[in-house]
Amino acid sequence: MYALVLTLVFISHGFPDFNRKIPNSERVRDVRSMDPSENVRALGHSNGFGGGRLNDFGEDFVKFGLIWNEKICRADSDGDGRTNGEELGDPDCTWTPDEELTCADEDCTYPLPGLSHPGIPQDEEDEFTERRKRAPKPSSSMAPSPA
Ligand SMILES: [Ca+2]
Repeated sequence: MYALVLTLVFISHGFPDFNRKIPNSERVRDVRSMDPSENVRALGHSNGFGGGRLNDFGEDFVKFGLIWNEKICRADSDGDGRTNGEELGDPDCTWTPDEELTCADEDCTYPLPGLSHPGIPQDEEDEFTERRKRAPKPSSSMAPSPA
């Protein structure tokens, strides 16, 4: 019953405490955002801001017990050939939820190079990145002129 309640909370809100149970969860770049410094807030959800439908990683996280363990670490939830552990900087599956983060708190809020989203296949991540690069930049003529 307790697991069911937790699952429902996770599905409906993207419970922020789950971020502390997944390595580097707050340092994965949100490839769907037009802002290159934006990071994902809810790795387990199709909507990176949380809430709503779970993505494949979120479904696996629930299936494997709502905690980072060998099973969720070794799984390749998005099927792109990299394990969830490899995508989140724990390739040997040694990270534990009690482990202290190795970065200063302010550094943890920025995306880290080398990490990727375990719920979005790499080819889709690359496609989002290319779309962002091709998007028109804000026009400088729209900027206010100096007084
Ligand atoms: Ca993967």
